[in-house]
Amino acid sequence: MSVEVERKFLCNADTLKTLEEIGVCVGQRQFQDQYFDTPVFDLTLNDMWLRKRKGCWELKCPTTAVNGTEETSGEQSKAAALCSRYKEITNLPDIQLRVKEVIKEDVDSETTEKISSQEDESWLGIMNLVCFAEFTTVRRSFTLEEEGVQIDLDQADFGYHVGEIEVLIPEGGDVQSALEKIERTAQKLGLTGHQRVEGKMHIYLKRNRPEHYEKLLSAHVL
Ligand code: V4E
Repeated sequence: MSVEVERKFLCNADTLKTLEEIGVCVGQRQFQDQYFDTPVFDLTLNDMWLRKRKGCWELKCPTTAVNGTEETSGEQSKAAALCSRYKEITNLPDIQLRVKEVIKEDVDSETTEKISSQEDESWLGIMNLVCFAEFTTVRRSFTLEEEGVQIDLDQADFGYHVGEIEVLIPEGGDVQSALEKIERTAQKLGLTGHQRVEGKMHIYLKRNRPEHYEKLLSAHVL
């Protein structure tokens, strides 16, 4: 299991020029994401994001405090506030277990065993999960080799562009060092904003799922 530490940013022409000068472009790809939740938003109200991308299931969950998360100065905590950290689970039986713990639906253990061994998608129906968001992203990826960070420029099919600087670390790994790499990269790119930048999902829900969006805002998930 890994933890993704990332900072989103708005990429203007100057940022793009700098990125093309100092980064190495490692390719462009396109993928479709489908996100799932129960009709009463049990997962996302717990800041858990279940999605299918390129035929693979992924669950992003909040991380619990681990070593190295304590920022030691005001500047560091300001930089950390611009970043998000999520645990990424990609093993399907682990995803199903985690989802089962959170949803209010009563799924007995016999059923869980059955769904863990099934390759089909009947587990979605058993857990009352429905698709609430579906969109395609074109992503250009760069690396900044001296920092060990990846920088993605995403263009979603609903007309939103966003960049992200990201570092993947093992669970329990050095979050502080990941935050420092992200901060140094942001400085090299000349990023000056001090406000968190909205992700693709934020904009998607605001435009397409206002009831869901309002619930997540009220619960301080977005
Ligand atoms: C964690 C999360 C969501 C799931 C999608 O995460 P995100 O990193 O925005 O998508 P993407 O396509 O870049 O995934 P990757 O390819 O990097 O794995 S949707 C909303 N959240 C929560 C969230 C938040 N509260 N604030 C910010 C800045 N980002 C995400």
